[in-house]
Amino acid sequence: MAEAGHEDAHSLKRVLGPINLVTLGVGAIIGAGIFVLTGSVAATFAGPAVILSYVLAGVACVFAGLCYAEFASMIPIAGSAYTYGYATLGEFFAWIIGWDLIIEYAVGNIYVAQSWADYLRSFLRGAFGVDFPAWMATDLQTVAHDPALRALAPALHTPFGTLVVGFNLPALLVVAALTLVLVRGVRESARLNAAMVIFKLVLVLAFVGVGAAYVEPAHWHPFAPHGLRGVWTGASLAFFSYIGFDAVSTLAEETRVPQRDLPRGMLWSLGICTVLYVAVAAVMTGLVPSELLATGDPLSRALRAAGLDRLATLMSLGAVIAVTAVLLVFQLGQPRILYAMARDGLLPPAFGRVHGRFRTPAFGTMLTGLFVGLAPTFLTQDQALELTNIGTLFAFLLVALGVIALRVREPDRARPFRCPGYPVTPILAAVSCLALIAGLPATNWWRFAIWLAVGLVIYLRYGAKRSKLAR
Ligand code: ALA
Repeated sequence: MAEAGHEDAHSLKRVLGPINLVTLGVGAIIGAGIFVLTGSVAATFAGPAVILSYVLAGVACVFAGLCYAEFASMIPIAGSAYTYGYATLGEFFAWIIGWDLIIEYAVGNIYVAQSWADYLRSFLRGAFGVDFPAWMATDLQTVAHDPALRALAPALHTPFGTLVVGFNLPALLVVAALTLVLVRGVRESARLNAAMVIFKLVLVLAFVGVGAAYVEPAHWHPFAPHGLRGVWTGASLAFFSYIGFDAVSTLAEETRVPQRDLPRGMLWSLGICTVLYVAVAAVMTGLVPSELLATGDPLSRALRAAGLDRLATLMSLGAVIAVTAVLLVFQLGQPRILYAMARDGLLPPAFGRVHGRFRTPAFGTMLTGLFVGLAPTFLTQDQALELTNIGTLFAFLLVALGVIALRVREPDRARPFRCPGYPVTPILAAVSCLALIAGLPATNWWRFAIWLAVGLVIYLRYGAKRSKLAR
């Protein structure tokens, strides 16, 4: 396995401190989940008890976060859970985790990029009365299945039949722009992110602070219209909103004191976001009857219901900015996981090369950009969301089991951060991941199984033969 890089021309630059990490963590966490998903979870599944869904998902993430933190302090290497799997469960499991993390980072960003596009369109419509043609601002399946959109979209006549054209231009453009920023360097991107995070926090606090004065407690009744099942499914979906605290661990090799600061960065950002989410969910459902929240801009909708139109418009613009920060951190994390996998010989060397001038993993960064930008041609937003949750929960499950495995196998190894409450905490982490997986609609499971199967084939044909271990 690759050693934690000493500083030379081929290693990543160690420039990040604890504040950078908390900002990057919050930047990764608060995004499409709280701005978009909260509304549909409240409207469709949980009602005002979406507050409980967020508490449950947050608690599960804290358990998982404590496990992540133990590993991140012991093995401060760029690949996140992939690296922990490599160090504890061996190459094969590491490959599965790494392959699975592509779902969390890149597929997760497919949902986020499309949410970004929706908010941009809503802002452009609201502020300037302009819009993209719908067939070039949504995914291909939606265009193909909606007769009205299909009639407007161009068609390609090929010898194999007529192909309808549909793609998401705003999503493609934002991902392309961020890819350029990220190829240039991580310090610049950390600064850009910090500015966006401050803006985002102000926005969320404004929503809670101003909105709280207009809350009608009557809207909180009935509290859980679909009972425990609704709260549970709600938690399984709301889980997406917390994804990102673990992305901090991919920056291990760009952090000055990773053993100390990675656990801090992860747990602080997770704690801050849990409190904010519960507050947002409570205020949102207190402003408006939950069933009215099934829209692309639930926070703005709730503010409008209270007569706060100007704040509502500002909220839409803010969402665009907030979601950009999430896109940035995931586009940043994915190539660093690929980088770690390539160094171990599990992926082609191009992913492990560092750009001569910018010292960033440029190839992986660009490929990730291409994948996420073009994804709406093969996945819908909901498919991306459900797949991301299953894939990420599976990775968290393996991390929790990995903590137990390593404590049993190497009890005396130095652990700068020890997961408190062992063995109960990792067991609770594993159980809560399984419970959240069980709460997800089962329809997406086969997609996840196919993804894992494709990964297995690639491993057997490439990694198993060419990895450093194999050689
Ligand atoms: N937690 C991130 C978001 O909600 C993925 O956008």
